[in-house]
Amino acid sequence: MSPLLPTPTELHVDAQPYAWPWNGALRADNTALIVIDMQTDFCGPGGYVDVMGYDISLTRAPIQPLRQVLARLRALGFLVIHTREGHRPDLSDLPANKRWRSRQIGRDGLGIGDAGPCGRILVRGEPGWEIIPELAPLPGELVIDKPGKGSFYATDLDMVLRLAGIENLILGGITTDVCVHTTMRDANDRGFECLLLSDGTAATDPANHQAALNMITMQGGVFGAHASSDQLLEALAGLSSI
Ligand code: C5J
Repeated sequence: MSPLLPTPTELHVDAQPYAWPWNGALRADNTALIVIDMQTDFCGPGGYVDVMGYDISLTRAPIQPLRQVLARLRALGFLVIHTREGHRPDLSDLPANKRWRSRQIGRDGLGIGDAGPCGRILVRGEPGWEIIPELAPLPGELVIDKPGKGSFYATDLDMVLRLAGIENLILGGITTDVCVHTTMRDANDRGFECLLLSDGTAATDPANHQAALNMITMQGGVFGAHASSDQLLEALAGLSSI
C-alpha cells in the first residue's frame, strides 16, 4: 500500500485544500494548539485595536470557538501554547519604525508604548497586554512573549516544540492576516504541518480574513490547510483521552 494512502489508524480533519494532516498522524503527543495574541489590546474595549478605531466584535468572534477547541484538546492531553505580543517597559525591543507606524492611526496619535485606556499599549505587564479572561492560560500552560508579529522571532518557541516532539500545529487567535499568518508561514518553513482554524481566527477586516484563508489554499496548500472548529472537533471525536 502507498504510504500516502490512509490506513484505518489514520485521523484526518476535513480541511481545505486537503485532509489534514497530510499523513493522518494526528495525535495528542505530536500536535499542539497555539492560541495567538488573544489579548485585551487586540480584542478588548479600550485596547490597541479599539483605539485604532476597528470593530472589536470582529476580533472577539473567535473567543467561543476557541473555548470549545481548548476544552476538547485539554481533555485529550494536547499541548496548549499561548502567545502575547508586547514590549519591554523600557521599549528597548520596540523598533522605531513599528512605533512610528502605530502612531499614524491611533486615536489622538496614541501608539505602541503610549498610555491608553488599558495602560501602555502592548507593553508587558499592562492590563491591555494580558490575555483575556475567557481564554486565560491554565496553570502550567506555556506562554510565549514575542516582540514581533511572528511567534518564532526572538522567542524559544521552536525549541519548545521540538523538545516536545511536536510535528503538527493547530493555529487560532488574532489577527489572521498579521500575527497568525506570519506564524503559520514561519512554522511551515520550519517543517511543521499547520492547520489554521477559520472560525478560531479573525482579522480587523473580514475581507483580509477571507483573503488569508484563500492564500493558504493555493499551490495545494502552500502553508498548510484551514478548517472550522467543528471540522476539527469532528475529527477529534475519533480520539480518546490519554
Ligand atoms: C497586530 C497581531 N495585528 N496579533 N498583531 O498588530 O496580529
